[in-house]
Amino acid sequence: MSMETDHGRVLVAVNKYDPDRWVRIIGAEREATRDRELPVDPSIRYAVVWSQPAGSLTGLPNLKAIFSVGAGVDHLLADATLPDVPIVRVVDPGLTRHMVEYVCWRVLDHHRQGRQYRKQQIARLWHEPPQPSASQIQVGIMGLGHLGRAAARALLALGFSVHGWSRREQSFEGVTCRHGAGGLRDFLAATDILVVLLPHTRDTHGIVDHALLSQLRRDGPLGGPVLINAGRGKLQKDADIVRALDDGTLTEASLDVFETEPLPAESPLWSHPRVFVTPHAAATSDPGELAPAMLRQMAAHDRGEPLVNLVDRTAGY
Ligand code: NDP
Ligand code: OXD
Repeated sequence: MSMETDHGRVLVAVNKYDPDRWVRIIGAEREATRDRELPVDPSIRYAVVWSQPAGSLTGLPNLKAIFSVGAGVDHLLADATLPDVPIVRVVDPGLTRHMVEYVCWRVLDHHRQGRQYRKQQIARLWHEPPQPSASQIQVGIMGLGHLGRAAARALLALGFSVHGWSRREQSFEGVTCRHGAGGLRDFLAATDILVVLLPHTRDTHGIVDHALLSQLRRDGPLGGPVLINAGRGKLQKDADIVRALDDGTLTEASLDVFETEPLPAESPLWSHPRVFVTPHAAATSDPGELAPAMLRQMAAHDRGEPLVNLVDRTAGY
């Protein structure tokens, strides 16, 4: 058991991403614990959370704020008993850089026909297929938020033509922006490579289904549309993606997230020849990179300063 300090304690309810390291790093500056010792615990002022079991943040009468270990907060908001305190999410240059790397890596691999060259190498085949230029490829980013905008900037710098889709009207130099249900059809019709960087909310649940994929541009220079999802698995319908690949609606997909995670061993996505799978690793939350900013925010809040990067609970992100 740890001693209480003036600052109160930090509850670390992290069910992924190396919880002990979070406790160690936060514990070096403030008292941190993984354990609730009492059903009603007035010593806890902040909680650092990833996918906490429902109810684990109740009975904390002095809780001032919840810090999500991720940029997405669907894992937190799924708990109907979540106390009504501010929620701070991750907006961090390191995490953003990781996501930008992932998006550029996958877009470039599809654009530069990585799958075909890997096949050719196995067959010892020396053949150069036609190579469209980046400017001919229309990349459509669903979710023009912190990560979507950073990805758009990097893709523009690589020479791609970039489109964006958001909930509210946005403007972004060099990007053709559309928004809302009214802008979705035109956004999809213009897109060769669809990059999904949306949050999972009531409104976006299952949005990436066969009907949506069938609206993507079909006559682009890649011979058909490509899907890249690094947002959330519950944005997509895994079975619809398999169907879209098999019936020619999609040519290839890079998926970092899945309806069920870890991706079940029996999922056909594992062995599909035109799917590239990563295990929700596009932009991992490293406590060494993220905890110092959380600690700075806690200290600033203790001094009476406002919290930043707050979640809008009504919008769900
Ligand atoms: P932001 O909150 O900054 O941006 C979210 C974007 O999605 C905004 O542009 C928002 O529109 C748009 N959006 C939300 N709801 C809708 C809707 N119903 N229709 C159209 N657009 C909508 O989030 P981030 O960019 O920081 O992160 C995005 C997501 O990436 C996270 O929520 C998380 O799920 C995922 N993620 C995945 C990681 C991984 O490793 N795979 C790592 C980190 C994050 P508007 O601009 O109008 O508000
Ligand atoms: C996040 C994630 O939301 O890693 O940050 O998925």
